[in-house]
Amino acid sequence: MRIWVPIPLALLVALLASGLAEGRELGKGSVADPLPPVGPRLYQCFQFPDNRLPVIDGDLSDWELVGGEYAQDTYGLIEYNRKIGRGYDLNDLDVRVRTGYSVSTNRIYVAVEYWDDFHNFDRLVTTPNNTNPGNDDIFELVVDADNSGGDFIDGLDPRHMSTHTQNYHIYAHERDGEHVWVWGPQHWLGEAPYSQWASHYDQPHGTAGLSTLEFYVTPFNYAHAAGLKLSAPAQLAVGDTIGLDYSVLDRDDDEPQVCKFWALADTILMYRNADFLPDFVLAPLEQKLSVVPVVEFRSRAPGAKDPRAVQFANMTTGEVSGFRWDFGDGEASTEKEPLHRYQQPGRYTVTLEAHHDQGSCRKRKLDYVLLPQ
Ligand SMILES: [Ca+2]
Ligand SMILES: [Ca+2]
Ligand SMILES: [Ca+2]
Ligand SMILES: [Ca+2]
Repeated sequence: MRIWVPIPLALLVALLASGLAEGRELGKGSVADPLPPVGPRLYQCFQFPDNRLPVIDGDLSDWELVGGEYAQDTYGLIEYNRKIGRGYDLNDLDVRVRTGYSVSTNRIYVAVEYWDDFHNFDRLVTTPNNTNPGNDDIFELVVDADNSGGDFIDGLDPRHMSTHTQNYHIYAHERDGEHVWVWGPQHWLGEAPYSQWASHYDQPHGTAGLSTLEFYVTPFNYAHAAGLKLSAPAQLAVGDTIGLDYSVLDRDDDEPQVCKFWALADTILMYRNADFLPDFVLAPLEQKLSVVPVVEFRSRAPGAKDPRAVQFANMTTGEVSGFRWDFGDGEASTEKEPLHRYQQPGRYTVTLEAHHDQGSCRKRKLDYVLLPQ
């Protein structure tokens, strides 16, 4: 959902200066000259209301309510492995990352959009017995929810790794149902209900393009290898400041050994010591969301008589001035609850857009309608 409200000029200038203008198309522009300054390493984490929690499906339309103040882009990252620093090449890698949380679910949510010139699926190793994180493009997340700080690798001693601060190596592209490698013995942290993952990129290994990654994790103040019973989940609360960093490990075809390591923190030591993590403030609920509709829909399976006619039910709540359906086959409707007849079998992504006083908001469901031959 985009909400168009007048933005004070000073704030607009600040947003543009921090490189967070929402309209920038990833991977298309030339590098800003001069570069936007790196601000203080203090960020905001968006609070999702209970009725607007994102669905973890790799589609980021449910993040449109998360504004630019909760996003960082390429210009917020610094490269350490190759000593590229802030020598950006937007045709090599261009990213936008948004973070959110929920008090009710006690989870931290992350949405990543990547432009990469070489999406690397070349995973070498994924078994728990082999701790090599592989050759994929990786999104690394480190969370210290109670801001305790401190070394969490401790000489690679498994009794201490990721206990008080967790480090997740998340594969940018899902393969064979595997999404993450937790740095430590707590493999259960990479499984439901503690985390969930989805990525979306429909091109093969080695291609250039825009991909998405969407996930949540449950942070722990103490995470034991044996599981929840011996562990202490963090309690996320409004106004708290948590330690959090992410890094984007870009591996391209000609660079099998030393990947480019782009991190939000101002030192690479954040991967092992929580003292060096940037701070994220858990933001209060945005009041403006209370007047914005919550878009939701379902469909009924077609009957035998008319097997390609799909009846849609509209469960949107709130003040709405109009709807627009996109059925994914090039057809659209402005009816509230349309009956749509598809011409061909296939999978169709359906989007419902609701117009309201301050703009519009959407719900999109990937491959929602499945019509067999
Ligand atoms: Ca989603
Ligand atoms: Ca690249
Ligand atoms: Ca901690
Ligand atoms: Ca890459």
